[in-house]
Amino acid sequence: MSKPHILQMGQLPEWDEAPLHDTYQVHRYYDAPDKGAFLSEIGPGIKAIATRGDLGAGADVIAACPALEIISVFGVGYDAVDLTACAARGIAVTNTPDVLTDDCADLALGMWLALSRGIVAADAWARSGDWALKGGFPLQHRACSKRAGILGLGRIGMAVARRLQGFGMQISYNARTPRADCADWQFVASATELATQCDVLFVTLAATAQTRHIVNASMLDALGPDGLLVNISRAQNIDEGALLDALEQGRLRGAALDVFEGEPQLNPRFARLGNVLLQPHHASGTFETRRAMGQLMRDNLAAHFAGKPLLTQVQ
Ligand code: 8YV
Repeated sequence: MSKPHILQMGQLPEWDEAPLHDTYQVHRYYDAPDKGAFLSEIGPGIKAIATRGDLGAGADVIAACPALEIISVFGVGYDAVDLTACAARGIAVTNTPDVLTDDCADLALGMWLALSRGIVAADAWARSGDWALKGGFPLQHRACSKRAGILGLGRIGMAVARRLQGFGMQISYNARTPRADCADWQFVASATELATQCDVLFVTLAATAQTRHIVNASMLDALGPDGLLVNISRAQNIDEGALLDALEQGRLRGAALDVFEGEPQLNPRFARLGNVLLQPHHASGTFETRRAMGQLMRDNLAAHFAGKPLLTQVQ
């Protein structure tokens, strides 16, 4: 039997590449110098797309693949997949939830601790000889036993909140509805009110058209000059221009960010700031999690082509 033709949107770990190539006729979108010509040539034969959370699949790619049946996302976020186009054509979409929750939550806490305590700058202080030259590192603000706001209490938000409990944090959250299983945490119906009530705001919200720039200038002002922001969700949940203004003007104490508009290119204003901690979209970036994500992405494809129920279908 001939192998189904699949379109691969971006690079994947080597341990996923080999099994994909064994099972499918793989066409690499990201390697094609002329994307339009490439899609016109191979698009009609494509049955599945394997893509990453950060890359998704846009309307143009989906339209160029008239026989497309499934998009399997290597990532929990599927905001970059054109869901409307998929729904209109009955194209299934799968993602890789759960397997990355703990690592994403770990990184969120690591970013928060590093930002709060100036760990990156303190490392540079020790390495550079400043310690011997200038004396002790400047005092920082305490991280633990403060008020944390969780914007979006899904799987990752829950994992962040549970970890924060161990740090004696008082936890409030904003979500569509209060969660009956989170009675110890305070539900706050308005996102801006949540920002007013916390010292550090964790953004753990799935990105949709409705959440675009939900963290805007007025929310940053509600967080205030003593506030910290940690974003491990998607860049579009934050008005990045407003965030940069607030950081530059000292209207916000600091921000720890794993995601950026136009990543992997960063707005050069970030690199000039001392009150930010920057990560290269790496919340799920461990061997353990990336292996599990790849397996689940491939298992969804295999289930589809075997006519079996999909493991983690989002639509
Ligand atoms: C990406 C992510 O998939 O899970 C998500 O939604 O954004 C990440 O885990 C990662 O960029 C993979 O390359």
